[in-house]
Amino acid sequence: MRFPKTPNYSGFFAPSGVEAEVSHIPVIEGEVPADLDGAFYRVAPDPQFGPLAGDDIWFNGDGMVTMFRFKNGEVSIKQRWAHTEKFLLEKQAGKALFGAYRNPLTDDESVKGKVRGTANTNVMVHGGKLLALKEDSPPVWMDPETLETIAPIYDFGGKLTSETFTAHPKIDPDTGEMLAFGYAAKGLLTRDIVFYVISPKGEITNEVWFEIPYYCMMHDYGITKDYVVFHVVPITSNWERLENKLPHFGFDKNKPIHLGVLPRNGTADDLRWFSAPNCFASHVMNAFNEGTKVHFDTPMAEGNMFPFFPDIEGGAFEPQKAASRITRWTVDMLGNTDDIEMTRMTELVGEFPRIDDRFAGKKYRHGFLLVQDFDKPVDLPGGRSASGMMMNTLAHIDHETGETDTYWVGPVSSLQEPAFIPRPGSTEEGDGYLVVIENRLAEMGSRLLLFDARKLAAGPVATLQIPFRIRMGLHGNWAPAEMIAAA
Ligand code: V55
Ligand code: FE
Repeated sequence: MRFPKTPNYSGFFAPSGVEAEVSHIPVIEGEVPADLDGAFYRVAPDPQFGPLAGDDIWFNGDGMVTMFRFKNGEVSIKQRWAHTEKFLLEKQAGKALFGAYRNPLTDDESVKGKVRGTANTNVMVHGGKLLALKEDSPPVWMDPETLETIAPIYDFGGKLTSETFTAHPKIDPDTGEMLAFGYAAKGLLTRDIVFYVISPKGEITNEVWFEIPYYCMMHDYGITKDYVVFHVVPITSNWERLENKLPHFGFDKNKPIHLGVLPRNGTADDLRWFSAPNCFASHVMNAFNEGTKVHFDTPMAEGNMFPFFPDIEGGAFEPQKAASRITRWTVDMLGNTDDIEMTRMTELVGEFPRIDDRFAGKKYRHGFLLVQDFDKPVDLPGGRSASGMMMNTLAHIDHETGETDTYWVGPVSSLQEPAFIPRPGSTEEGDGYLVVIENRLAEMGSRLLLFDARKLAAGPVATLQIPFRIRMGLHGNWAPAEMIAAA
């Protein structure tokens, strides 16, 4: 069960397999503010075993969770795999048993009916639990201090009846509730969605079930004070694809997009659907409502952004159509049109949008994202990374002034998604830091960078050396010390 020598398993994308505990990491430059007390959790796909089919996509690796614990101006690290049901069964077997991404028809007979989730997409603390998330399965409950897995399949005390749980739940900054959803909630490929409200203590207190116009990769969504907003995007699948062993998802350039807006205290009957012509959008920067007018900000591209989920009609991948720019989608719940008004917010090409999470669902000013600056040189033997995305710039967009503030990380590095850390004691939007992992692609190493969120061009306020390569990851979040200790 060796790892294949394919691009998904080579170079900076080589599996890491590093489980680690490091008591402090060197600060190369600058200083870590002594009053930062908390942890930055993040997760990356990192396969435990070589794939059954000879190759696999990055999205299918086992979730490796990293905790960067900040205290007294020092940073320690813990890194552990999330012990999903899949991880434990394969560990016991000493080899891969689960096959291709989201295709149980490719699995070993011995694991039929088992949960296929990899917990590789997002990690966050809520209700004293560290939840490691993958959108095709229930959360994995981990200990926020030790990163030990407490429950490989966490079902909220039996209340989670959905088969799935999004990797992009939101925390309402006013109520402390977690607002989440599941898609394919009644089984693989189903059009069933469930929206969940989860109390600050972690109890499911409300759920709303509904169906979407067509099955799709509903990877993220938006919350506002009064609504939740679901975008149906043309990354679709069906049983025929799975039987033919095609990649689970494919891009259908003939389908429109749909935007479903549900009043937070409403029922499925109150859901209103809007639509627009074919395009690509996955992550959501933020959403908010002004009365019945709902705004939804997303990095939107004209065409498919994922070469590994190819055009369903066999069309070639078109890199120039994969360029995404933050675009504001606006609809009015009482308006007389079902169309979506679209306004481009910036010319920067980027993805991995973040905000000051204290302003989730609210009218906001500051947006952050990773940008591909094509004008900057790349000085690597392999050129741009295996995913085709060379995120070389960290950017701040001021929605109020339209100004941008950027930091280019140089010709031999790329960046992972930032997370916002509020400055202790502050309440003003954007007053805080961005924490980012730098991929040192040439030397196969990693650094941790800390920026003043509103002074990116000035460069990091602290640069720390991570003593091992951190694999390219997805999402993560900051948790202050009091949230970690509440476990
Ligand atoms: C994404 C990532 C996933 C996934 C589905 O858009 C969508 C990102 C890391 O896994 O399963
Ligand atoms: Fe995501």
